[in-house]
Formats: sequence, C-alpha cells, structure tokens
Amino acid sequence: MKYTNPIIPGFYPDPSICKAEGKYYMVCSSFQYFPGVPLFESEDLVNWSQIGHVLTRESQLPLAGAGHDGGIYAPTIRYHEGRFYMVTTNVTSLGNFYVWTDDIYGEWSEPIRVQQGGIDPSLYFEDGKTYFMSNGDDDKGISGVTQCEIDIETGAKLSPSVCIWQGAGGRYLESPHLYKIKEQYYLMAAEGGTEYGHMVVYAKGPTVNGPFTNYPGNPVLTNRNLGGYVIQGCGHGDLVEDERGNYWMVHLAFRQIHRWMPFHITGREVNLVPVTFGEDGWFSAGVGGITPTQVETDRIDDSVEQRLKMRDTFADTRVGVDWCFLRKPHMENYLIQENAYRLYPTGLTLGEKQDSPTFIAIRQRQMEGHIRCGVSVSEGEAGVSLYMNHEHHYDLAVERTEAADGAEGTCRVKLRSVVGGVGVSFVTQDSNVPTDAEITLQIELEPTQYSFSAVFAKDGQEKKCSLGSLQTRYLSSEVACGFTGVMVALYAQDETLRGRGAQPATFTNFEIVYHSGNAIND
Ligand code: 6LW
Repeated sequence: MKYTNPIIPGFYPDPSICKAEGKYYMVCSSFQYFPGVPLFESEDLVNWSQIGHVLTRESQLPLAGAGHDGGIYAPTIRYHEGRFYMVTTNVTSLGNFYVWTDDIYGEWSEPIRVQQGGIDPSLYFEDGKTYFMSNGDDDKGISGVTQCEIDIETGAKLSPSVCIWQGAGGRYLESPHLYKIKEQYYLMAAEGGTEYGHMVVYAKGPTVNGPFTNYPGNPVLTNRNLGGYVIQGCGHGDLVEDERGNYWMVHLAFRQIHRWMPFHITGREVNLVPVTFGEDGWFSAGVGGITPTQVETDRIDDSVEQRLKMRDTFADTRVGVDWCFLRKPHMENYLIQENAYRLYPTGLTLGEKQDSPTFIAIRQRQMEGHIRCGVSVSEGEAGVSLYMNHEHHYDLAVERTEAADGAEGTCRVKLRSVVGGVGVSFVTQDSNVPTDAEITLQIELEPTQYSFSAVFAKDGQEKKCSLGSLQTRYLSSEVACGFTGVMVALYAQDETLRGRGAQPATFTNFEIVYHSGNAIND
C-alpha cells in the first residue's frame, strides 16, 4: 500500500508510540494547552484516532503562568505488564513525572515525580527493574543522556544519575529512547535542534548502561539536505515493532508552506517511516535515510486505506478531545451545546500570557481550505482567531459597542493583526452592521495567505464584505518561535469587563473544510 506523510497532520509534536494487545498507542506534547498530552489509537499504524488526553485534571496538569514555550514537553508512552505509563516534563511547574493507567480509555493516576533533571524523559523496563533517562546533566554535572534506576511504585531514585551517552556530535541531544532488540541495546535520540537541521541518531551497546558505539551511518534519518522539499525538520523518533516483526519509526517533522518558502504554520506533525535491520545489527530508517511525502510499502496490507479527515464541525469533534483551552480554563465561561458554543467574555484578552482568556481551539491541520462560523455578540468582542501565541495572532471578530446615551449601540466586524506583540486593526468600511443581522465570519486558507470576510444576512438579503488578506508566514514558528502550531480559536473578550460578562457570544455552524491534504506543493 501507499501512505502519505504526515500520518497525523497539525500541531502534534514529539510523538511516542507503544503497542499493547494488538493496537498501537501514541502520545504527543501539548505545551500550554489543556487538557494535556493528546492520546491516539491505531490498528494499522497509518490511521489514527484521538481517544482523549492523558492529563485531564488540574492536579496532573498545573499550567498557571505557562508561557507559549512552557507547560508539557515531549512525553514517552510505554506498556509494561498490563499497565500504561506516560512520562513527561512540565517545564513550568512539576519537572519530570509520570502517570499510569490500567485502562487506556479511563483516567490516569496522579503525577509521580522523579528527582532527575533534564527534559524528554523515557522509561525502560527489564527484569523487574525500571530505568529512567532524560537529556540533561548527571550527578557529576556531565551532560548527555542521563540514566538512573527508579522504584516504579514511588518514583524514588535507586541509583545515581549517570551520563550513558553524549550523542553523535550534533547540537541539542534530545529525546532518548532505549530498546532491547535481539540481545542488543539501542539508544536512539535526536540532534541538531527541532528546526531545519534536525536528525535522528543512535548507538548500540551490550548492556543497559552501554558502553554505546555510534552507528557509523549517523544520522540515520534527516531531511536536512533536501532543498525544495516540503517535509523538513525530521527528528525526535520512537520505534515500534509491528505484528509481523517489522520495525517502524514515528517521528516529528514539519511542512514548509511552499517548496521554497522556509516557514511552517501547522506545527510539528507525526510522520511514519519503515526501519530495516541489516545482518550486522545496525538499522536504517526511512527511504534512503529521508522521510518522503509518499511511502510505498508491502509491510502493511493493500486492503488498508489511509483516510484523512477533511472537515471539522461541532457535530464531529469533541470538546476536551479535538478542542482544547489555554492553561487553566475558567470553565464557568463556557456553555457547550450540541449545535452552539456559548462563550462568556471576560477582561482577559488574546494578549494574555499567564491566565486563561475565554478561548476554545482546534488545530489548523492543513494549509488549504476555509473556515466558516456564525457569531452573534451582545457585549464586547468575539470571533475566530488564528492563534500562534499571545504575540502572534490574526483575529476576525464581531464587536458590539454601547452608545453613551443608552440607545442601541453599534455592531461592526473587524480584523486584528498582532505580530510581534504589535496590533493593527482593520474595520469593515460599512461599519454599521444592523445589530440584528446574522453574521458569518469566513476565512479562506491558503499556504501563503489567509483571506478574511464576513457575510451579513437580514430580511433575506445577504451582503459580503471583505477585510483583506494577511500573510501566513507571520504566524509561523520561524517568526513566532516556540514549539506549537496555528490554532483556530473561538474566543470572547471585553476589555471593560473584570469578571464574567453578562451575555455570552454564540457560535454556530462552525466548519473547517480542507480542500487538499498532505501532499500539497510536493
Ligand atoms: C522537545 C525536544 C524537541 O522537548 O523539542 O524536537 C522540544 N525536539 O525533544 C519541545 O517539543
């Protein structure tokens, strides 16, 4: 069969995978968003459905004050003796910790902290022992992949933290994972940084502590030498063995907005490549060491067809699964109904970097398509934001102002561009929209630009008003920095309000339709 990368499009970075009872499970990092650590399930490795999140309670996921590069970093998922473990770092508060569950569809435990520093923790189980590794300094101050033994019941360290590998010479050694395959220990990691120089490297050794010998062909996977190619930044991988005994790697990569334009807006996404072991015990990955957009493989049955979801509406998405919030959400400000989301404005705006404005968001997963949403506002401002972070967002909003004399106020549609924390607003020329008009906000998605408009309907008459276009690149990771991707957020705010607004804004008929899928521009 033939499948297309990414296998999970949109902001789902740092994938980690495990197999349990014939199914595959995957987790990704989630930074300042709540709930945390998206959890996916698959039967065939190419079609994944999100079954929930691992971190669903504030006690597991304290995010107060988490900036756009804070919160939850790279997780690892492992299955051992009937129990799932997910280990990660909350860089804003908890440090390194893990949670566990015996029911993948149920709740996970309270966090169990581990007193070893660094980020990107991973677990390896063998002979009743649990090894914990991360990238950071060991007890002697030596940096690299650092490992200790822990008590899996309590998280207590049972041995000193010792550096077991310093990588293959690239900068930013990250995401270590240890595997035992045919009596050999393989330690795999990323180097080069999570940008265009990203790569996967590994080493092999005779014991769990090494000594590790670098693979002579390192990096085993990278697209760093592929110019004019959409998929870039391949790194941060994890291995899994399938039912037939073949190995695969899931890893992150991103798609440039154009073959020749080095900006990406949909975040780091999940890609899949085959891994092939040679007689000498070394393995290669990808197709000639790269990750192509299309992979032809006889390791997956021809009967398996890759299905990409091309439409998101209120009816076929779920709050807390597809939709998420910023930091610690104030749930009293959300009234989620089957066909309408009602959001109460507060004085917290999209520029907020500590607290949680009224904001519910779903990922932009592809680069071509459109967004439509009916919005009705009684007070303040509400609309659709293309949100990269608090300093980089484009907001298409309906705004109600009150007249000073108590007479009925005005209603207008405006577009706000915030880049580098600097905001500029454009208002519809026809700024006096009848307050009882039905308003539909519209955004056309293209790889290089977003185009904004609104349709006003009253008494059977429709009028379309264009607010112009803005370039996507100013919301890209290259411009905005951080580790996330563009979110499509429904929000409500009213800078004059301190607490909860009296009247909610109502969002109806939401849809994102993607016109083309992964192979764009390639
Ligand atoms: C993550 C690190 C990385 O902790 O980016 O690409 C960091 N790799 O491994 C944030 O996702």
